[in-house]
Amino acid sequence: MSNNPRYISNLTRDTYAIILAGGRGSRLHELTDWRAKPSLYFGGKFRIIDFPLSNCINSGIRRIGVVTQYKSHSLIRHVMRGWGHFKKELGESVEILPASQRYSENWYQGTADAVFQNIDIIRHELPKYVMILSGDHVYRMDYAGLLATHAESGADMTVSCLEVPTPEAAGAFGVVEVDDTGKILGFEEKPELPKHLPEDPEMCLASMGNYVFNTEFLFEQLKRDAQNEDSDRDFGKDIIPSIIEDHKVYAHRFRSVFPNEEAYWRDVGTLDSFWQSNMELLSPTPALNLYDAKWPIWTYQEQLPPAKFVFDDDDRRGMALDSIISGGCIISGATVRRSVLFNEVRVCSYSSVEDSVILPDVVVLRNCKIKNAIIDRGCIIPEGSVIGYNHDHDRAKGYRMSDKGVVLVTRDMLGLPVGYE
Ligand code: ADQ
Ligand code: ADP
Repeated sequence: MSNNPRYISNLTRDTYAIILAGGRGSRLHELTDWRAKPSLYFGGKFRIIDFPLSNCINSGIRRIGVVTQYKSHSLIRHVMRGWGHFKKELGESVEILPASQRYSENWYQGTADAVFQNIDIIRHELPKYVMILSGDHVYRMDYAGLLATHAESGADMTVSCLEVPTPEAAGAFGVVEVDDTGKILGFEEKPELPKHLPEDPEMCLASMGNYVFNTEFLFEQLKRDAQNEDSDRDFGKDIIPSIIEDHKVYAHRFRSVFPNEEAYWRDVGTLDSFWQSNMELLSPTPALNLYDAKWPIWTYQEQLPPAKFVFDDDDRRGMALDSIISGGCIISGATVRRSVLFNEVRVCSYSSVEDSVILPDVVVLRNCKIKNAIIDRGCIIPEGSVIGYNHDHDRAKGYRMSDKGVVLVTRDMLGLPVGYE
């Protein structure tokens, strides 16, 4: 049944997607001081929120609400600029749903409360299914497959899951136990000792934080949970554990969008994983293919001139090797190796940038040496700076050192003023 495209399109058309984009991502430290994690930059020109949004569009889901709360300014600006062109008349919409105290005097308390406080907006759309998606992850997924699993099993709720090594899951993910049919028998939120798969003690089945609910069932559960004073109002902590015994809750196994391709899913939750997953894109054949026209990742595109690599006044060549260089960048008499440069980065003469992620609008002045670094948007790196070569020196400068020795530099650390748009 799920191979019938017509059937799939009815499922996606009957779905309203809610992207949860209110989380801080505290392990990203100063990188999420002023922006929510879903607003974080990724892969040269994207933000993390572009991945679930593009997955929705590519899967045929055209009604989407983005729930925002924590430091949402740059996120809202991005969604409005990049995703605001949908036509209500054609049944398409991307709406921003900020915490606006509509049902209580509280902000969104947890993920379930964030949906509960928007029940009337969802009801207005009359969807048969509500898909709840985490706004925090980088991956390509055909949500129609998740919907098909849900519809075929006759479930009340379906959790999208993937296999992860057991030690990685400990304390990090919701861990699921299933029977042969995929019915969920047990669910523990971030257990210290995760239950492994029966056939493989090294692996367990983790929740991706993506769920499908039958709409009325979801509303009933949210209303019930809202009456429970002991609840944290969270899907993982409260809703799922409370429904698995008496209701039909199934697991859907995440697969790649394309057959024979490795399934890629990253929780870019720490400075090291942010740096690493950007670096992985420099491989000639990365597991995440951003160049695949069959599953495009859309974003807000500024009109920018092409990147250029030029000689400086002293006839020094500007060049970049094994790197991703975005629009508006100018590399003048400088060398960039194994790095990801976002929009409008300038690297000036006698400077070198290696193994680094440089966010938009950064200026690296002359004679700088930068290695193993993440430079936040808008930083102006003073002439002669050395970053990433001596950890004590970097710490003394007030830069953040990650567990694996990646240096983070932000505008605040450089004492630069706010307001540079
Ligand atoms: P976590 O990722 O730890 O676990 P959480 O911090 O609640 O869960 O974030 C889930 C999503 O909701 C994120 O996209 C976040 O941005 C957003 N969010 C968080 N608080 C919010 C709020 N108050 N308002 C709006 N949005 C909010 C969850 C599940 C686990 C699962 C992992 C997978 O609980 O079971 O394994 O996701 O990463
Ligand atoms: P992004 O780079 O993700 O677009 P911005 O740099 O625009 O994010 O920051 C998001 C919001 O936070 C903006 O409203 C910006 O003015 C504000 N902001 C950024 N840095 C500071 C700061 N140091 N102090 C106060 N507000 C800040």
